Amino acid sequence: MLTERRSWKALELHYDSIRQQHLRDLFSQDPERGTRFTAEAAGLYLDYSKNRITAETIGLLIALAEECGLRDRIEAMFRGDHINVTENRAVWHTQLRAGTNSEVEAVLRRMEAFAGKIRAGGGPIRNIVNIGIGGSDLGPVMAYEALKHYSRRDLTFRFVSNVDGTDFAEATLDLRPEETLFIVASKTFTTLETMANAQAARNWIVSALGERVVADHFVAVSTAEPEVKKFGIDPVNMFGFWDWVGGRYSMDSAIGLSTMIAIGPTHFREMLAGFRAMDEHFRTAPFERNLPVLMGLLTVWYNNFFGASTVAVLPYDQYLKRFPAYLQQLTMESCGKSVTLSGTRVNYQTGPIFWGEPGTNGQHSFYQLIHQGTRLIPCDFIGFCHTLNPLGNHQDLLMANVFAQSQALAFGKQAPAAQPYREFEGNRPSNTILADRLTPATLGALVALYEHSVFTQGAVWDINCFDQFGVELGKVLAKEILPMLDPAAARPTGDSSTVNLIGRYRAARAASS
Ligand code: G6Q
Repeated sequence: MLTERRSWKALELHYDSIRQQHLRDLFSQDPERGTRFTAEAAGLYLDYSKNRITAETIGLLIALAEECGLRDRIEAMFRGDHINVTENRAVWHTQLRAGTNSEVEAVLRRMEAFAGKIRAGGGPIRNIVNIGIGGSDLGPVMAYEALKHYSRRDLTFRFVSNVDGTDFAEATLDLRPEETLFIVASKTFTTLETMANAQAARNWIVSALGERVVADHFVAVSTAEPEVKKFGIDPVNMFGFWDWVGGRYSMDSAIGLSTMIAIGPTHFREMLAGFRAMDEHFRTAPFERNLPVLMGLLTVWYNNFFGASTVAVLPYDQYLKRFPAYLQQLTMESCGKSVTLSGTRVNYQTGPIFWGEPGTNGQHSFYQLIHQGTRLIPCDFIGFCHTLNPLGNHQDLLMANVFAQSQALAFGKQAPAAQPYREFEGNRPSNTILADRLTPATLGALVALYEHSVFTQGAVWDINCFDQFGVELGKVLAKEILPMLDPAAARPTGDSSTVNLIGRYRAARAASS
């Protein structure tokens, strides 16, 4: 068990010696600290000096990673071993961008031809609606928003995920069916929400244009050809991927078709190159200079030794507004586990809660709690030296706030004794990730950074970061409950709370029908 490991015990002892030390003192003892605790790769500069660590901490955390076999696990992932043991699958998203896999390349070429045709114009399609959910939505929508600057402004992109009819209705409200292409993105092609929305899209097209043209308005992205056929989409209009691509690790597979149509094949390839650069770094750089390893180990440090239960991700770039939501799935679906790879229950905390909003907006809402609340919340600040939209001195204003926030959190400010409410105790840790500008390559590197940070955490916690059985039960129960919602059905069964709620819902529906 993890907590029995030598390096874990050494970290426990070390924690006792460091928990009282203030970042103010750590900085004054070591004037080089702000340059010493930094690392750089794939266009991302990481300053992790404002963490509650010393060189000894890093040494011990790396010893922990070694003892947990991180090195071998990285190799196993890149080799394509079936490290997703519960589903007996490889975890091979790195192949999507390695540039060496002929099947991946063949799909990319087909995507390029398709995206090229739409982008060339001449045809009727002006609107692209991606229908998918979870991993088949969050990546595409995040990437579209993040790379909007590079996108075709004469094309309209929409993303429908929720089974709430409002999502479909609002997304299509102002679109003309004859100009609209639906990308039905679903690895399994059986997901309830996606199938319901795809059916709604089919009806929407058919009622406006007739059955005959359906094929011109639908493409599928999936691993499940028979299901795609069953739905009525010709496999020639299907872009495939493989069972070794997990949903939340799929934005750079054919699931990224909407991204490619938006930003074009060249930018899409640049994004893949950014992913690849971070992959190579993760695989080859010594752990003490390895960005994902360092960030993953720091997450473990706060989660398991300081008892921090969340991590705030704070991008100072409006284009990254959906990045925290994307990361929530990546981190929490991956690390929200409580049994080890060998099936025993853990006796330590696993994945923390990831959350966040773009700066500076968050500063005017929840930062108060980070600065003066009772909880320790490690923060990841993400900033860029150049903006994509120069406007007066806005970029300096924005970045002055990034630097000011991490400084305020780390060093705090003493208040007069009579005004304790003005006290900033400081000693609140953060990472700062600084990049030149938000390009497709930077985005690829940033996503891969967090993917591999998650991998590092999972290796330490000895959990399977690649399954998601925790989402199953709710799906099963929803299927059972659905027929009970019919006012004409027999009295619902189950626990008294659920039966009562269903009863009220049925009564309200019956009264209005
Ligand atoms: C991601 C999860 C999950 C999945 C969705 C959609 O890792 O597996 O979020 O992406 O449930 O699944 P389909 O792509 O099969 O519709």
